[in-house]
Amino acid sequence: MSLGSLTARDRVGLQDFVLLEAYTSESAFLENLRKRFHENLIYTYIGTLLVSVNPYKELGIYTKKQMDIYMGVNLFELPPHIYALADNVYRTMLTESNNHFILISGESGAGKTEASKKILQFYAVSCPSTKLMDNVRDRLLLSNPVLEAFGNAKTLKNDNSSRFGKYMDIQFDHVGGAVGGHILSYLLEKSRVVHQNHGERNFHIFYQLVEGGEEDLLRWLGLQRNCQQYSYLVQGECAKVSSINDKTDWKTVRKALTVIEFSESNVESLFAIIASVLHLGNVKFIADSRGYATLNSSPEIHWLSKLLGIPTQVIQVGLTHRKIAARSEEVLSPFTIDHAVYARDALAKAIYGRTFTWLVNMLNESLANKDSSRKTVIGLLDIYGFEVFNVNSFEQFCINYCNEKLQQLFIQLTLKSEQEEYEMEGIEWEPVPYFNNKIICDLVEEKFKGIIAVLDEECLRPGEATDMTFLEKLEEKMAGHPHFITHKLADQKTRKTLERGDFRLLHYAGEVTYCVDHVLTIFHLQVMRQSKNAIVQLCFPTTEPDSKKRPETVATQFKSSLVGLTEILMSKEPWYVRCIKPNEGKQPGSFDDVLVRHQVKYLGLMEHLRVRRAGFAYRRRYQIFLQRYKPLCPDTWPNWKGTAAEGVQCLVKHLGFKPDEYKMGRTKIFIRHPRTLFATEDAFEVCKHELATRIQAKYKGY
Ligand code: AOV
Ligand code: MG
Repeated sequence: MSLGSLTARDRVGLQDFVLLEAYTSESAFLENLRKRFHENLIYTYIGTLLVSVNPYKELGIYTKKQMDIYMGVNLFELPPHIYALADNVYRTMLTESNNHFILISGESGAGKTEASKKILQFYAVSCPSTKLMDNVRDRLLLSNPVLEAFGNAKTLKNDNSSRFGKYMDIQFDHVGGAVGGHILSYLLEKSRVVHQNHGERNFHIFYQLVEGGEEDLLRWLGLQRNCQQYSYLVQGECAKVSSINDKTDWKTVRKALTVIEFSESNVESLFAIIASVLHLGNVKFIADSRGYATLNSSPEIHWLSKLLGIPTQVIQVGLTHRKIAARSEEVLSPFTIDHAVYARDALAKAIYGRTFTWLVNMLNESLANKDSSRKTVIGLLDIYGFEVFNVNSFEQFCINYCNEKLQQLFIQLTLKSEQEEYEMEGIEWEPVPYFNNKIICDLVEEKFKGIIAVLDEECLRPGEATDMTFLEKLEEKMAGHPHFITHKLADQKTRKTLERGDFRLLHYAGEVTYCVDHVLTIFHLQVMRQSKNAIVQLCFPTTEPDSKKRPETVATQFKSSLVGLTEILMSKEPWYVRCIKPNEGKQPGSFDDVLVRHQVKYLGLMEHLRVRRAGFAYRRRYQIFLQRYKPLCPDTWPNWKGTAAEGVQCLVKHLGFKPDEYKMGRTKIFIRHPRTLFATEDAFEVCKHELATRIQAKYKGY
């Protein structure tokens, strides 16, 4: 398809929003997106940023043939595609020998995980390969089904929703072969292990094991082939999902574990843990005459003892008592039934959460690049998207805060720094206004004043801190903040929908009401340290102190990990995929204008387009630009005597750049359209080739 063809343009819209004539109009933007969506063209560029609309159907555009077409082709020569972006990142990494990352964002169900898988598959096929690299490639690809089995679940928004954040580095050697990888995972939504809302499931792996596990294995684990038997699997009342085949997925995961070289004993220990969690969920407590929790010697206790290698007696006492330090000795204090259930669930979450961390470590060992020679990386960031449910708890708070942080990063890297750079370089510029969500990030994370600081204070305050005292403190500190509302602070209009135990945040992507129930959690470490299960022993080491002087809360740990992530990303060259969800019903062919308009707005796509359109797609320091392209001009080749800026001026004149195509800043040249640069790059390739031929001819016969 040619960009200039009017008939094609009318039918399928423009493949780069930068070319949109009414580029400031949101309606024109939406119209273009809709037109393309109905033609099954789900990708559109804003310069080098890729907008992707989830088609909710197979389009047949991810074949080997398509990959071949997009390999080594400039971004704008072919219709937009995730492969074009992936290829461009890869080739820029190779020519510039630097590190890159692709930030994939969008709300829950918008297509982030699928996009990240497509990129990984593209590299697996397109990179040069040797036997060693094939090995790495297989492991990189197969780490996905394993992580998804343990870290994804069906939610109301998405049948395969990521319940953890994932950042994956793919490492390349100097000729572009994939030589290793590393995964960082962020806060798994552990509460799902013990509780699922209606219409949602636990993590996939539980259903895969029960549905697909071999007869012998299930017998050994004491499991029945019936999800309905397990209370941790039935709360959402949707153990079976039409879009998911647990049996086939089980086979894929088992095969992947073998390729990734998990030993048989590790696999056994791993599934012993998964089965233990199911047995734990079925443990029932009975009240004794004083109302304290007791346990019958039920089959669950027997299986827990067998699978975890912990004596029955220890499990029974551990599940019904807490140890408290009284003077110089430790005494056992019995749990009430409520406390026992709470402690049991906390234990199940801890076991699963730590096993997930162990799993990521194992994958990293398997992906580790043993060769220490210099390598460059492409990082893929695929996190859980912004989500709003009827009841939003601590987990949603963390997920939405994480999205808020990434939006902030996007703003900083594109809208803010871009405009600041023009100013610094003395380029004439009409500022583009935008909403900066820093105010919301600060509300959550600011030292001493933010929501997390208040939460920490309450969690770590000895005595009678409760969910309600936490809320009171918040009300006291956040009063008047434009993005924070509670029952007490709400005006009459909003109060109706706000319960006493709730607070509401006005996020960049919309309003979310959080319920503070059980925000304050306790840790349960006893008992597990006695386990004979090899993985449990690693997950619950005996050297870990029971209580640090001032332990970090989960929220603070998460905040620190996001700070770490931001630092990792800031040290690399950014690329963006912005995913859009076309409708709430997971339906193919349906484009909900209101829903899409809302996403276009909060993703900052219009502002990005305005900056792109009025701005410059490419900039380079004069020295670097001159160094690379000086062979293209007889006056600058082989040596330029003047300043680098003068050299570049001479060079671009010779190349025939039109005056509105570029601007000379204080230290850099700015080029408006990528195609100008691509033309220069093509000329450079031809010139390089000619030079090489001339040199060869000259030395022939020597
Ligand atoms: P997410 O990662 O953005 O949500 P996914 O990538 O899991 O969303 O996509 C959700 C579902 O949409 C997938 O399971 C596919 O059925 C469909 N889908 C997405 N992208 C494509 C595509 N390019 N082609 C065909 N179908 C697609 V979350 O993880 O919930 O934030 O936490
Ligand atoms: Mg996902």
